[in-house]
Amino acid sequence: MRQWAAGRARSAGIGRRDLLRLVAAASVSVPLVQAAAAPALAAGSLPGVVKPLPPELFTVRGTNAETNFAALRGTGLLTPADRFFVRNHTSTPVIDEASWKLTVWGDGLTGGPVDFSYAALRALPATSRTAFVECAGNGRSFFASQQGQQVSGTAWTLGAIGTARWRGVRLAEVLRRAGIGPRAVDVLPRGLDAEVVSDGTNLGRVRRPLPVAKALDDVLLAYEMNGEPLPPDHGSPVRLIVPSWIGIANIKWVGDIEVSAQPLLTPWNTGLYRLFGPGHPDGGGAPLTRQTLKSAFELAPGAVFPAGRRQLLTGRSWSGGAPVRSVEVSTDGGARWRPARLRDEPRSGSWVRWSADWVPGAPGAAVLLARATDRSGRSQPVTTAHNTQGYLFDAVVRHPVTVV
Ligand SMILES: Nc1nc2c(c(=O)[nH]1)N[C@H]1C(S)=C(S)[C@@H](COP(=O)(O)O)O[C@H]1N2
Ligand SMILES: [Mo]
Repeated sequence: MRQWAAGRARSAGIGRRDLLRLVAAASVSVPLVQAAAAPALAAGSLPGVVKPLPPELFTVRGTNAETNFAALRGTGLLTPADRFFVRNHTSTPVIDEASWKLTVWGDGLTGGPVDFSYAALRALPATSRTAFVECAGNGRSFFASQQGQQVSGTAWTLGAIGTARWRGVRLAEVLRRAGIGPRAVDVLPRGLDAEVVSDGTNLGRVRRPLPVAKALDDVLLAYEMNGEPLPPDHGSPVRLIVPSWIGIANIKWVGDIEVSAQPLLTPWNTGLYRLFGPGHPDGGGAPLTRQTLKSAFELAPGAVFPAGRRQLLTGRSWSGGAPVRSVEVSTDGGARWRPARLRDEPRSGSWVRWSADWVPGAPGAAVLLARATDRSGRSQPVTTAHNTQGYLFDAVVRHPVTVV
């Protein structure tokens, strides 16, 4: 924003006045967006989402579908596509890969625009990697339910995350072939889904600048998910995978990439996806990059257990900062903690499955907690500092259950 004020950054596809208005609006807390009162919809589907959304697998929230964590119990490290959460600003476009192309353009290239067909991308050297995609607002509803604080946005619990094996071509490879030059500073991938209109302002197509340092590091242009072509809802034919970074960096249905010699500003790195509010810099913090640290039980809220019978509690923990080092579980509301058994080799950009035994005691209400520590030494805190848009909730979540 300082560079912009000094005329050294450029707003990409939106007027300066609209951007300033978005930033000002972000500083104010407004109530959570509850799932819109649904017009009579066929159960288990959503008009803007192609795949079925059976209620045992998903909770629909506005234009989005949250994975029910209980539905991950018994699945492997990778989240099957049929239960991977969907976050759409508008709706899923269905794109024919034969007529699709990717255009790389901008003043950060040494020459003119370069097009890549789907077949041309497929012919480049392929790379695979396991990575989670997690919405920056995952866990947002706990600002209200655990901390009594107002935040705006979709009221996710913990299921706005999934982990998949992605296969594609390195973005660095494509940028190199397109002729990225030494003046390039920002790379701006843009989706082919509809323009986003918010409070009467047309924000344009979904797009968020990525600094060249990350773009040239471990970012993929992915065309496969778990060994299959990308499904429509997850970005077919090609999406970005930006390991460890917040979900919005992982642009789906990418159609073009601008390579810029100036820093770029769009709604998604100015009014959105920055931390606003008391305790954060005036006018908002730096654009968010890495995800934070979280843990979830593979259990429905309010699950019922018989007293005195041994249970195997299972869950997952993850961090965008470093591989998970350890996980502790409490079955008495946080009075006592014991280590959970890790079921996966912790890796950066992925999650670990864990388990712990529990023999429920006297009938009544109980609260289960799980707390992860990553290899950078960070542990999940008791509370998360408030921000108006409810991003990066990392506090330990209280999971209510009933013993009968
Ligand atoms: N083109 C486009 N890309 C997008 C989005 C979108 O609405 N349009 N949503 C983003 C957000 S906010 C998230 S959290 C992830 C969700 O990816 P998924 O729907 O495959 O789970 O996609 C990101 N990429
Ligand atoms: Mo997101």
